Amino acid sequence: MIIFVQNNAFVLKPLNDFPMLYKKLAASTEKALNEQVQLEAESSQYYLAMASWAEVQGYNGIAQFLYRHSDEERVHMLKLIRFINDRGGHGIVPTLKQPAVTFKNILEIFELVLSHEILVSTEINKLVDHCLQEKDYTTHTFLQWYVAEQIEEEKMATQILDKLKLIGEDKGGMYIFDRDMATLQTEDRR
Ligand code: OFO
Repeated sequence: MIIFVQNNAFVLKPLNDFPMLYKKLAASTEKALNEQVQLEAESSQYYLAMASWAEVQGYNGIAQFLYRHSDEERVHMLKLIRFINDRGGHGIVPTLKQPAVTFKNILEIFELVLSHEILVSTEINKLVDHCLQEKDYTTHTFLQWYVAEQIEEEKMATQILDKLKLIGEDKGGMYIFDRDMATLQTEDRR
């Protein structure tokens, strides 16, 4: 709210009646952040599709891990929407593509997870670069959480893949891997 004087009386007006005072995001930054909203939402859908497939195949531990991961991606999306709105922009809830329905095997799932997270890291880095060019240090600071998160996500996907390669065709190994994945923490280890 802003208070100002009009015809000798105090008038209360909402902040967004004064876009020149209220809007703190450049249009190009708002657009770029909304594109990231879409990517995080798609990540959530992607992991949800993987979780559902893994569950149907009987990999309940891996499914639990992927369901959690899907929820976390939704939180990443929400954080962005709230930030855009807090800075006077409008966080847009995007239309989503249908993700893949079936997967070859568990190894393929985590190869896809790693390449998807590398893609997300690339997009976050582009956003950071954009903020530096715009001298938008507030958004730059906000994005540091995502930069650190991507280091963790790539590391986790790489470690899981290393384990899967070690297990190979060993069914007993896969049984233990599936059981352990049920409790593997995916986030907020910092
Ligand atoms: Fe949002 O961290 Fe994965 O994609």
